[in-house]
Amino acid sequence: MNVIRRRGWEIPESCATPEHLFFNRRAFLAAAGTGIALAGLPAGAMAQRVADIPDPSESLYPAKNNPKYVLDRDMTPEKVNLNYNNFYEYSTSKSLAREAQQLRVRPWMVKIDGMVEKPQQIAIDDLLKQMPLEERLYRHRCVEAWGMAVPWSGFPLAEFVKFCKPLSGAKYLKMETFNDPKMAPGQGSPLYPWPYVEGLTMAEATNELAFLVTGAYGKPVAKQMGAPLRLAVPWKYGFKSIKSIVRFSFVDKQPKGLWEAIQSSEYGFWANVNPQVPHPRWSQASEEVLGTGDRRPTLMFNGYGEQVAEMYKGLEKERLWA
Ligand SMILES: Nc1nc2c(c(=O)[nH]1)N[C@H]1C(S)=C(S)[C@@H](COP(=O)(O)O)O[C@H]1N2
Ligand SMILES: [Mo]
Repeated sequence: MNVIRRRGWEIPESCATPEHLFFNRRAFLAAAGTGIALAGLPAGAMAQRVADIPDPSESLYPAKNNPKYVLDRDMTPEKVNLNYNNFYEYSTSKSLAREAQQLRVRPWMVKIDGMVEKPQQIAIDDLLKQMPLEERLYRHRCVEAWGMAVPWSGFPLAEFVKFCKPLSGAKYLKMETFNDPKMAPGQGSPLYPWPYVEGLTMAEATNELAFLVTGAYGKPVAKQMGAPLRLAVPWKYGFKSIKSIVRFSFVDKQPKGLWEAIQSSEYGFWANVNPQVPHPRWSQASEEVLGTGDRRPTLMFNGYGEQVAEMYKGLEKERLWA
């Protein structure tokens, strides 16, 4: 074949190679540099070496703290947060930190489709270059009546929505987690309708509080917390804050989340925190403060009413609280 090509040394490799290929090559070189004879390794061991190389976004953290989001409580210690997680792709137990290390966070492509000016795919590191990173201290309230306080880093979901250029007919933002049972053994279970899906109205997605998380505790977000891209919507029960997102679709029909699909009588679309509305099987009046053994009263909208209550005026007929 006679194609005119620039020679490799005329341009930096990072410009010449699409990011996902570039990354794999660098990962290979990094692994090779450790002195391990990769050619002789089984594929699993090779994948392990690649998984061990440093996260390329490490230098972006810690991000500058946004002083607007101050909390009434201590941050949950990182160690506690790293060892008590919900991530059904890895386990139905909370001790899944070790299993979750199988998650490969690069290359990581994010797909944007549905009702947008132009569907596109973007690599997470290219996206990070275009988004304004900041740190925010947020409460997190799981529907199971435990709570945390987390120093997240990331960018407002509203900024990302702007970047996606949705069409005026878009009413909801649907989000999806990866689906790969080889990387996440829990996804081999037929009991769950994988992939994990969640959704927000456009008003919720562009509310100032809705945040896309890429970091936590001053570094790239840990795999068990939903690396490399997860949602934080702190006025809603934790299951709305979908982890390890690979796809954002702008749609006109209300998306059905994984939990709603399994048990709609207990887990709905809105899932706003309300201490006065019990879960069908337990009270939501108070919550365990993770890592302390204490309980404290749960707050309406998890303490974020000032920012979000307005959005639900006129929707009183909806099942807003579960
Ligand atoms: N993909 C995916 N996202 C998920 C979950 C999950 O199992 N899979 N669990 C949800 C629930 S119930 C909670 S409470 C939070 C837990 O986040 P954490 O482990 O960082 O505390 O993630 C949410 N996002
Ligand atoms: Mo949860």
